Amino acid sequence: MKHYLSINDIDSVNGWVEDALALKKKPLAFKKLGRKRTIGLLFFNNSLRTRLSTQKAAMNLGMKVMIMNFGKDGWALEFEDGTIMDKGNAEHVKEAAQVVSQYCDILGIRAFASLKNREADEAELVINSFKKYASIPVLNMESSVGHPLQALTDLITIEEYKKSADPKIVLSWAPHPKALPQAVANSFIEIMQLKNANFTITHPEGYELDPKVTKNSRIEYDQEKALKDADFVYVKNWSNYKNYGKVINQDKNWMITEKKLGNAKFMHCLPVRRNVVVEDAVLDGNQSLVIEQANNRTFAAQIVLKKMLETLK
Ligand code: AN0
Ligand code: CP
Repeated sequence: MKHYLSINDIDSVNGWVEDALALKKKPLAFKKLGRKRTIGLLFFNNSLRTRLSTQKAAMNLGMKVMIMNFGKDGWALEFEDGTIMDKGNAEHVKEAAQVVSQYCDILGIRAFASLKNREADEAELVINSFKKYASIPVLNMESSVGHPLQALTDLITIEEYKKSADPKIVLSWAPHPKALPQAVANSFIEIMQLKNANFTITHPEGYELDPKVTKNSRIEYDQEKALKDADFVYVKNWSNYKNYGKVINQDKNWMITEKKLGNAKFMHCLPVRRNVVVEDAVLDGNQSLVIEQANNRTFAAQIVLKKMLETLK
């Protein structure tokens, strides 16, 4: 049974990127592969791209799709073992996961970090509980610590648009009024490491991510220096990791402008706040790849689902 929970589940990064780009040319090439299969997508948080692109990918592979939003529709689930369930939560994941496994062949889960308790978030209780109690493979649609569908998309987009063999890629932190997870940045860093890319991370001092993720990736606190001669600038806010989940810096000087971007391509996973994270001129200009990234979400999901389907009995 093949799960897709993190970048570590990619067994051949170059192969997957190549296959995804081939699927982009012929999206219906494997339209019969999933014709007897159903995917269930469970959302504990909002989504536009992940929901629709994963659905689209599944449909391109001939699958049926069932979607539930737990925010409003589902019973509030309990994830702790051995709890006396006399509070708000109506149903335990033990039952829910087994029940859903009977209706579906693959299960996608989106469950963001709480950003309240670092240890709890790093334990990945929601997605790991589904993995533990479901009898079908689980697809990570952004968990507490990773967003591996996004990172695969981002690499596909870079490979598509690069003009040299080893482009300079920079991940830049940007300000944001709300506390956001570290998941997107984490997975992007991991896939850059997997590719052994020419890669630099820039953020204000104190905004270091988990050292278990950044490892020996280059960190440059001076944004201007980091951005010099960049080919791709990937921008993302994350809330503080050390002072866990806090917004301790909203320095507008970190916003990405046309001037800072130079000749580089601009990348962001979306949704993005205009004129907070990045100025209008960049998003509306022809160096922005954000819409193409969102398009590539379909083909990243499609290659992942294809790999998962191929291992089903
Ligand atoms: C989420 C995040 O930063 O993880 C989802 C991004 C794909 N973004 C927001 O909550 C705005
Ligand atoms: N990039 C991304 O995952 O977008 P959604 O949150 O809209 O799914």
